[in-house]
Amino acid sequence: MALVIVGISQTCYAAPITFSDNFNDGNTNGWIFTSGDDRETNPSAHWSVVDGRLQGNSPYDAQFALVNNLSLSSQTLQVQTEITHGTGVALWYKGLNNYVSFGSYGSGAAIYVGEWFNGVLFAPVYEHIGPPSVSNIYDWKVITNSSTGEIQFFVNGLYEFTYTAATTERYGLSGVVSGNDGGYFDNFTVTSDTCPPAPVPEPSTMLLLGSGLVGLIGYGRKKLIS
Ligand SMILES: [Ca+2]
Ligand SMILES: [Ca+2]
Repeated sequence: MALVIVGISQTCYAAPITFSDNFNDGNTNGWIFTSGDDRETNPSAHWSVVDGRLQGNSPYDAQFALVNNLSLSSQTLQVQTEITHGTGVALWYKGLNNYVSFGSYGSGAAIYVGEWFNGVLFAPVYEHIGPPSVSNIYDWKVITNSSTGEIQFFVNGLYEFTYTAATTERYGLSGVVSGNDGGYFDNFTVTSDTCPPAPVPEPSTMLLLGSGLVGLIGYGRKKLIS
């Protein structure tokens, strides 16, 4: 596994970097665990591999299992979950004051978004409009765009909504999150996507921003052609 350092400036990759884990080897190698709930004093004790799946069973909230040493910006993240009480995904995690998470409860009635940006919580809630799952098994997928901050969220292959992240630091660790006895995760994959070109600004904005941004746009186009 490669260690990728991603700066605040938009970095595009010539080749995708992918991490995957189906947990069939029975261990949690390559993962690290943190808790966003002060009541959980030993977060790693509540993550384990059971029958080829990762189980998070802390009774508390905001329990993170993150891919270690893989900081990504634009990415596609997918995981299959069986929701006992609450499961979701996390990305752009730089610490408990800076991350974006998405998830749902067992009923699938609502998808929550929880974003912390420099210690400020942004937490809109969205209705789940996909078909209900009688088994409480869901496929989560998020596609992020580090140029715009837009994150598309899919459930069971169906597009649900786009959340535009508040953070301007669109990179960090990726993984899953559980809460309230959580649930199970399997077939986790994350792929580092090539950055799309920066959006072309309005002429008035272009005048304000000057030649620096023009140079950036030119760079993006060259990357696309090559
Ligand atoms: Ca393993
Ligand atoms: Ca498995």
